[in-house]
Amino acid sequence: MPVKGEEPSLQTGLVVASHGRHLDVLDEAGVRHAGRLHGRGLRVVCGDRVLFSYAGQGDDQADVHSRLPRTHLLERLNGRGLAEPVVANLTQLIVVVGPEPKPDWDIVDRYFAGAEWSGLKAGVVLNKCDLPGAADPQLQKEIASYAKLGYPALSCSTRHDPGTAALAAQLSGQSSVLVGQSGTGKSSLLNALVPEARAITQEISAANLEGKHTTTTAALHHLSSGGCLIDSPGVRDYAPPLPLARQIGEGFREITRLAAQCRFADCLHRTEPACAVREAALQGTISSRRYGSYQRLLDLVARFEGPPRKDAPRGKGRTG
Ligand SMILES: Nc1nc2c(ncn2[C@@H]2O[C@H](COP(=O)(O)OP(=O)(O)O)[C@@H](O)[C@H]2O)c(=O)[nH]1
Ligand SMILES: [Mg+2]
Ligand SMILES: [Zn+2]
Repeated sequence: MPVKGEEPSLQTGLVVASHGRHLDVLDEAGVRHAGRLHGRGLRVVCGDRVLFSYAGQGDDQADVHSRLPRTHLLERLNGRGLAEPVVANLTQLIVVVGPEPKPDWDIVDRYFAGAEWSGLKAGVVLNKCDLPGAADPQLQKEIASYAKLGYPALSCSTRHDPGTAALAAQLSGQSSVLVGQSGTGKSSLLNALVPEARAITQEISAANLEGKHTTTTAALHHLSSGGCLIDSPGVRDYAPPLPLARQIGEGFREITRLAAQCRFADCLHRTEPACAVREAALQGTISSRRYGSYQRLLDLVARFEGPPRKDAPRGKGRTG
């Protein structure tokens, strides 16, 4: 027990799970401790590095005193339109889709746009490619469209060939998070890659083919190949904090590439004359579906009054 008035000795730890004021902290020796936040206003998420002390002698509960600076923060807009931290210190975002549940490509595009705006690597994984639905030409075309943009686009199955080797290679040495709709197999992929994780998986209800939420909080696991992998709860919807309207296009590589060819330097690629982006979408040289995702993000920005700020209420939007 620290003597009254004496500073407790602080250690560095890594938050591997957090649920409200309670969290799990890994110390530098790799030992896991249940912990709690010590200090008002302190907020940490999975992936954060923190300073902690032991609550008392013979008590290995960690009292977390402060958070160390973050290199990256994945955020989402919550139901009240506020930016909410999700996971810290990532280097890579992996969006998992499957033939079921039916992919919501807007969600995928929003994850990719958020990654572009915040300088994070991103890739997409088509899981469950053992299912016949994975061969659907439309699904294959969408996956190929991400590869064409230069994003890693992998096929996996946790049950049959080709297995998860391609994903394992993509994750090696990176700090990655698996994100996407519920039921696409994120926890199953984690289990396949980190067998000791034993994340809870569940059977998709055959009646509605809709995944139920089982993963309720993000959890971090170290990979034997180096780096770490975070499993996250599935989302019904997702939007990252939004930049200004004229910066939305920077979340879409094909729009960034074409924007210089638009007649107006401040073209929003809506109805402006001589817009190279709209023309390309009409011609089919870029994906008109992703162009639609771009327009819906612009609509979302337009709904907010005043200059959008990262910390300002944004009204009701599609949120995760
Ligand atoms: N056919 C098939 N089913 C899978 C595969 N991976 C996961 N599933 C199933 O998909 C359902 C949802 O998996 P889960 O890992 O909980 O998804 P999560 O919500 O994204 O974490 C479970 O019934 C899994 O058994 C796969 O590669 N092929
Ligand atoms: Mg899960
Ligand atoms: Zn334009």
